[in-house]
Amino acid sequence: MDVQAPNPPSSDPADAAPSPVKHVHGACPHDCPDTCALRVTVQDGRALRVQADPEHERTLGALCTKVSRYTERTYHPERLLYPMKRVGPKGSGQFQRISWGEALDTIAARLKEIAARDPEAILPYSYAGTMGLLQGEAMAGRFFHRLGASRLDRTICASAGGAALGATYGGKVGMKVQFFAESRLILIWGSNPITSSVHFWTLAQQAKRAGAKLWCIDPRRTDSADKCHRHLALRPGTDGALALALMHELIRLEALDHDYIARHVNGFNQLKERALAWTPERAAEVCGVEAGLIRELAQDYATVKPAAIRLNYGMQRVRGGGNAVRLIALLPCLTGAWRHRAGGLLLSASGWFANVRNDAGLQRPDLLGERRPRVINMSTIGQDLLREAAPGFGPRVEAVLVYNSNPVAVAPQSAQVAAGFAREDLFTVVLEQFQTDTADHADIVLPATTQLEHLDVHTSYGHTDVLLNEPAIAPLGEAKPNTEIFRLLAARMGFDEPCFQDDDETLARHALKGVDFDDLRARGWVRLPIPDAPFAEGGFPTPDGKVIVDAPGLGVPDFVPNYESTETTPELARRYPLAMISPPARHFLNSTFVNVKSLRDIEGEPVLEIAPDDAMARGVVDGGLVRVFNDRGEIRLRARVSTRARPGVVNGLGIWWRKLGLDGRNVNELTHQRLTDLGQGPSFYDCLVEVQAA
Ligand SMILES: Nc1nc2c(c(=O)[nH]1)N[C@H]1C(S)=C(S)[C@@H](COP(=O)(O)OP(=O)(O)OC[C@H]3O[C@@H](n4cnc5c(=O)[nH]c(N)nc54)[C@H](O)[C@@H]3O)O[C@H]1N2
Ligand SMILES: Nc1nc2c(c(=O)[nH]1)N[C@H]1C(S)=C(S)[C@@H](COP(=O)(O)OP(=O)(O)OC[C@H]3O[C@@H](n4cnc5c(=O)[nH]c(N)nc54)[C@H](O)[C@@H]3O)O[C@H]1N2
Ligand code: SF4
Ligand SMILES: [Mo]
Repeated sequence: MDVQAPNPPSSDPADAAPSPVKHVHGACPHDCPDTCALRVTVQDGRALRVQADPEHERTLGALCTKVSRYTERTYHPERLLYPMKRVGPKGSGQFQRISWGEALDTIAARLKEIAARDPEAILPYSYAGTMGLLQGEAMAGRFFHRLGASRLDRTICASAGGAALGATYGGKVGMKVQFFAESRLILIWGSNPITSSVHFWTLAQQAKRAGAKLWCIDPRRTDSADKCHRHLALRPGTDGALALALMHELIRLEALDHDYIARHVNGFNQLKERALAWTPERAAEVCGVEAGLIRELAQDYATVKPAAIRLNYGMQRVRGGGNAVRLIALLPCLTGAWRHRAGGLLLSASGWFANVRNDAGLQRPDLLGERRPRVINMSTIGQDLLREAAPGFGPRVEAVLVYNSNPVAVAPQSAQVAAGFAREDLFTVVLEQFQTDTADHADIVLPATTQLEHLDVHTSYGHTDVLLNEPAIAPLGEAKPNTEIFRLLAARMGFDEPCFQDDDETLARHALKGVDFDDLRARGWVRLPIPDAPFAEGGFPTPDGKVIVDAPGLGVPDFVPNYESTETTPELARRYPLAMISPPARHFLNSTFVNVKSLRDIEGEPVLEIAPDDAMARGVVDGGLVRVFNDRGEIRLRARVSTRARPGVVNGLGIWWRKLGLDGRNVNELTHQRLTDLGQGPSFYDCLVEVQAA
């Protein structure tokens, strides 16, 4: 691969005095609920430091370890700096530098030829490599809408929980995160905030110091679980049963807020009937925990107020994830926890931005005209790349343009994903900062800028501020922002609508409604006017303002067991008796940062945590190599025999680049492509395996 050192500083002679440092407003681009405001220190055209913007309250004066090292990522010697074309077999990573002109001409020629037959044979593939509204779907959306390409259903992370919140509250809305600091009881449910939302963790610690009790509900004994007062280590995918038993106890303890329910909840009686069938003993059996622990949690939730739930997406990556989120989201409605600003629930705050984001103005779905191209679910990309043309499916996928995502590493059942991307007849373009597993499968790789090099506007899913990211330095090498790449491609395709002329400044000014762009520019962020206790008097964003129990077409939520479990697939469970979850490693962000050596050194090797008894039964020793397998494939991981894993569950921490793993594969070799009950999301944590010493 053709790489070269990044640009030298713009001022040249050794004897010239360095120019003064300046500070630039930035926003963390990563898929993380904290959406920190950055302060980038720049001198002589070079970014020296990336720090927390001390003025931004929600950033709490500090960034996480990963983004504190963002300059290491930006100036990484392996940054992609030039367009390249593939010269070896797909997946081998052999590339040769070409000019932008050749790259764009090659892409446009191929896309035109395919589009002349059927534009739906072309597929965009993107997710949240950057959460920015511009470098996300702004110009890309215009491009693919104008082209009439297949549409992508972006389900890979949050769609089960998102659909569940929609079905219950009418949108992805919840508590304001800062008020967790005032809660007296916090349930950290399906979330490991020390890893994945460290600023929330700071608030939970403040509450703890002020006397709050913290519970963690997680199969894994995480760092966060260690620091909570109580840990309920349930089996993966059994949260719905736990929530029903909690309701059972709230009813038995007469802890319901009948006034709140009468005024703000529709359909409680049907739910009550269902909950009364879930004694703590019944749930304890399903969850694999002591009934006494469920009773204790219920007692706390019934009596300690204000009580807040920090739910996170970890618990919805199973077949019944949507139903489980619906059930948990009802808990604070039954106790009236919403009456207090430090009570209620937060899974996502992104719905607060629904009327602020000008997505249609940026992405221009109107460019589709009358066309309604098929929709492909990003979570089944493996099987869909391998499908032939068929009625009900449409044409075989002939071209994929990947940006802001690394599907070969992150999508489920990677053997199929890699086989799909390895198709010789598939034309693949990857816009990337680094030579990822996916970029290895590209025909053309286009170098993309990092957050320090481009303009962007950010909303958040963990707080309620909007942020601006100003470019701090010039693009390195020949890298370009995604927006510019799609503008250039649009021109090559002959798309002459004026919207393809909009520059990034114009896009940024149109990204938000009701927010003064000059205010945003002056300070770097703007707070949305959301009430402190938004649902104290009901007023949920449903048609009648009331919480929904019996959702149209979905019915009353219920416990839905995993696809793969002793109960649902006993024969499979005999062969593969261990449930595997694959939550994030602390120093990576999904598959981002795996190639930053200082962070990878902290993580060491891809590990599998296994409980002492499960290890002993298999002759597995701490530090030994293990083979982890099921009918979909196998991988080698380093065993960590540890009580971080509960009996019967192994934890394969993710998401390693395949090529940086121990055997050129990662945990997604073992996951499957079956979808969640709501939202058509992936069920990464609904996965049976067996482990052997290797
Ligand atoms: N450092 C770091 N931070 C990240 C990320 C990262 O990769 N690294 N990823 C970012 C992204 S994309 C997202 S979506 C968020 C994710 O944020 P979270 O959803 O908070 O993700 P995790 O930290 O993985 O926490 C999920 C926890 O759920 C547990 N879990 C697994 N299965 C179940 C279950 O069935 N029930 C229950 N109750 N718990 C279960 C796991 O053991 C894990 O500890 O974090 C973001 N922040
Ligand atoms: N087994 C298992 N699999 C999982 C998960 C899990 O917990 N377990 N988590 C799932 C979740 S929650 C998520 S969100 C997905 C995440 O999956 P992805 O959204 O694919 O996230 P990343 O792996 O971080 O890959 C993002 C890529 O975008 C690139 N990028 C960043 N900024 C830019 C830019 O401005 N321009 C361009 N062109 N590229 C850019 C980065 O270099 C990086 O390679 O993975 C999912 N996969
Ligand atoms: S990854 Fe999260 S915690 Fe780290 S800087 Fe970004 S927003 Fe903040
Ligand atoms: Mo995610």
